[in-house]
Amino acid sequence: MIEIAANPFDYSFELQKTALLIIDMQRDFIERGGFGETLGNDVTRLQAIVPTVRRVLDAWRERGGFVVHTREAHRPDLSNCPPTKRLRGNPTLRIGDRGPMGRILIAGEPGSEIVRELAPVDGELVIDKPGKGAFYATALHDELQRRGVTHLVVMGVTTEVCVQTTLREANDRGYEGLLVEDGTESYFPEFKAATLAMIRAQGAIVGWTAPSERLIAALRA
Ligand code: TIU
Repeated sequence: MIEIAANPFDYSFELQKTALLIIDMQRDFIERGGFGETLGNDVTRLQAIVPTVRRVLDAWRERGGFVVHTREAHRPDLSNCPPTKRLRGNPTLRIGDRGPMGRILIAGEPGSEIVRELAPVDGELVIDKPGKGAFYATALHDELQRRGVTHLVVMGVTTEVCVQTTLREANDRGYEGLLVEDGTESYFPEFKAATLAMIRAQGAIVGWTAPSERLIAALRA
């Protein structure tokens, strides 16, 4: 059993029953010219967490822990992208449009790839998801159940959109979730802070949060 001092109280997990879940660390959100930037955001805020996510990933891999990566990526024919999602707002490029990294948020395009530093390796699961939550319209729950996973350690982007939605979906399905505080980021610092507070409020109503250094120290102890 691995135990770390977390917020709002200690978090314990068995490595064999825990997945490291890395949400949407893909070029479309983190590099210039992708979906994040078409929405008017400064992507450098998200780039800044890549080394931290990598440090946790390295420590997790050293222990032989199971890793799941997600990508927000739709089918090329857009059949799993609701028109409401495509047409909302006033981005410079919409989902499915061609940009400098290929078609925006489409599976198989360069922009949908996970950034090089965090690229999946053999044995790690990669889930393409059409929604914000990683459980919606994917095989994630079945894959976790099949492996006996009960706990999820979560990182990725963006904190209040796909990360928070996934943590809430996980909570409703009975998983114990821990969000790595410096392994997640938002285009809006105030939304990140509010999300961390919401997750751990009311006695971990959604889950726990903890800084990466505590998790890494516990993994290497
Ligand atoms: N726009 C934004 O903050 N996020 C997304 O659209 N998707 C994810 O969070 N992955």
